[in-house]
Amino acid sequence: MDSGSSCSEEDTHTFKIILLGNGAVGKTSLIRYYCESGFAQNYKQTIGLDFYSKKITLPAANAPEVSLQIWDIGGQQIGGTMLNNYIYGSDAVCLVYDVTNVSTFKDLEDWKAAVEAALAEGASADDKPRKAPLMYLVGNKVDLPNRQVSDSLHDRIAQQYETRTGFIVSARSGEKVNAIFTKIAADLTGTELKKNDLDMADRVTAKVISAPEERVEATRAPVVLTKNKKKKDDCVVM
Ligand SMILES: Nc1nc2c(ncn2[C@@H]2O[C@H](COP(=O)(O)OP(=O)(O)O)[C@@H](O)[C@H]2O)c(=O)[nH]1
Ligand SMILES: [Mg+2]
Repeated sequence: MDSGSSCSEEDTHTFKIILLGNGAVGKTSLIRYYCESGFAQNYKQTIGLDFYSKKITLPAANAPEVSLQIWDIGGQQIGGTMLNNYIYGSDAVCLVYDVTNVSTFKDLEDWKAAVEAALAEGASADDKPRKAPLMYLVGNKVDLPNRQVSDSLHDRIAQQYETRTGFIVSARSGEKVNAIFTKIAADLTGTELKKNDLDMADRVTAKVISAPEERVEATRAPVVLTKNKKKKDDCVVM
């Protein structure tokens, strides 16, 4: 699959982030909220694997500009070869569940096992095994009233799974959505952020450099499109 983006400067490091979890927990909604700054009630189900790329500059002195390539797994099943390859090639994995649906939380055990199996398989077939991705636990839909997974249960499982915690979010209200991706970018680049920086994560400078819809156009007609839309300026898709 092509990288989908062409406008990153050579010194912009690209990190791959993959969101895993049961269907309907809100993976696509989180990615789209972050990359398009908005929540839409209905999305077509993702077919295959797809990704958005977004360039950000962290709110810290001398922070490098980084490009985040955020992968949406769509309907991929645990253990699929294509999914395993992306897990092995990723820099960060978010295990996403729905805080109002405890079974999506319990099923993360299977997703975590799938990640471990994919990493072991990938490393055994690789001459130069890659570093394991950073893992994050993300509880979505905190805007809803019927919450079933508490903060303390979330924290306990994060500790048990050895994932980084603290992310209880809502793709509908946008609560903490920017903060997750900002924190991941900071962890991946070794950039220290203050709590206040994360609270202010909405102000992180960012631009989307590639989105799935645009790539569909591009495969039909291999031309370079220069977008001029608000929030997507300087977007070049090949
Ligand atoms: N109330 C609420 N609904 C959400 C939230 N995130 C996603 N949804 C809804 O949950 C459903 C599944 O979302 P989707 O992003 O397609 O889930 P995916 O299958 O994990 O990609 C859709 O109807 C979304 O509108 C959220 O934070 N709050
Ligand atoms: Mg989806």
